[in-house]
Amino acid sequence: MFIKSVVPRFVKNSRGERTIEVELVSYEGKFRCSAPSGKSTGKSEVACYHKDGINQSMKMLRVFCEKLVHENFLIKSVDDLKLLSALMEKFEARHGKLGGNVWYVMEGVFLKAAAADVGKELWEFINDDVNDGLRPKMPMPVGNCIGGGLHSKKVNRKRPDFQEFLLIPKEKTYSRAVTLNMRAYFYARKILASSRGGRWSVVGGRRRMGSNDEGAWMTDKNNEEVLEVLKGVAKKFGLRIGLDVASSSFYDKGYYNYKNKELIRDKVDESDYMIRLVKKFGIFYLEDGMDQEDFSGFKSLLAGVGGRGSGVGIPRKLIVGDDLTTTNLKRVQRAVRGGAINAVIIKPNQIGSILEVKRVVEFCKKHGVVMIFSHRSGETMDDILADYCVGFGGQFMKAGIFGRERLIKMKRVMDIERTLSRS
Ligand code: 2PG
Ligand code: MG
Repeated sequence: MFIKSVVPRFVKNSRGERTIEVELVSYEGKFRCSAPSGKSTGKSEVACYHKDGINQSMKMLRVFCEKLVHENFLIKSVDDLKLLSALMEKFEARHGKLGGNVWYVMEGVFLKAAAADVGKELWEFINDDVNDGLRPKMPMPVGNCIGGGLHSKKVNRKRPDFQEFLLIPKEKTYSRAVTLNMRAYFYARKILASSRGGRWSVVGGRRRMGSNDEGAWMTDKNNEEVLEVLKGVAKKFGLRIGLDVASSSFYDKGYYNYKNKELIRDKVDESDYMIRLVKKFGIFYLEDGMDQEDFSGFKSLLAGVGGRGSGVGIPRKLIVGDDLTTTNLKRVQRAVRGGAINAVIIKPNQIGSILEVKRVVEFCKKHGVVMIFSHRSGETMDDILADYCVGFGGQFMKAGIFGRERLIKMKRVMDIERTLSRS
């Protein structure tokens, strides 16, 4: 892969924040990769940028990229990324950390160019099954339908404490699953609109219900009222439901501080409450139900919902780690071996290295841990997440339901599915 040029620049993400994009030109064409950013971030995530901020990362990246021009890299597999990471590590040893988002864009753009160099799609380049002649399985979408927590504004000075109320189809094809989620999402708006609780605004003379950072509807309903709505919607469309509680965002010194002060819960109450919710509403997927450092709390959740640990196939209930595990192999191993989770969120920029992601994936595959490749709340128009998900064999892709930055990723999976069904 001969590099003609490689240029970083600032672009805006879906929240209007600055992020970094890199454009690489090789003999095979022009490739771009841009980094997403989280808002409800885990404490153990790597920093997105240099300690002096994004401007410093950009300054350093410009210097680094100049050194790559006219270089030739032999990247025939994901593992060969070590050629790039060795250079980046050497550079960091002299100048300080570039940041997880810089690693994300550099590795992403190198992988896109390397795949093109050998005439493959990126997911194909990554996927070992394809190389062994097997057809990869498409993921199922996990879609954020109604939102609360840090991603949402208040409506009538209220919002649910839980961050994401999710819809999860179980269909033969990804494209049908996406269509169902979309129909259910607009049906949910209708239901919210017909009861008290939606956030309305007038745009161009028309009343519109407000949606949050990830396109989920905003409401002043409380957690359980929203679950009631979600359950009804899911039933109508034959979907499963899920929650990203993002509980670290309302946890402080041993207590879960619900907005309704009467509901402040300690650790034991909180896990009992989560288990009750799972049973009452038939929740299939529960992400970050306990604080990010509470491995034993997660363990009681998994035991309490009767979910089996890792193994073959998709368990009946998923207890999912995100802020708990931060795509960090050591934390994932600790959580899985300790019986705390049977499913894990994979967000490449949480750990800032695709080689690390690959190690996490290998561990998950070996131990039958369900993988959910996930977007961030601040997203870009890059669709690389879809290639990572299909390429690494994720069973689910969590990329919202609506909004152009989300749809582009779903469309990419649909395109892959279509290509595979023709072959
Ligand atoms: C999450 C994510 C994405 P953020 O908590 O799962 O939905 O949020 O990107 O803000 O960390
Ligand atoms: Mg989460």
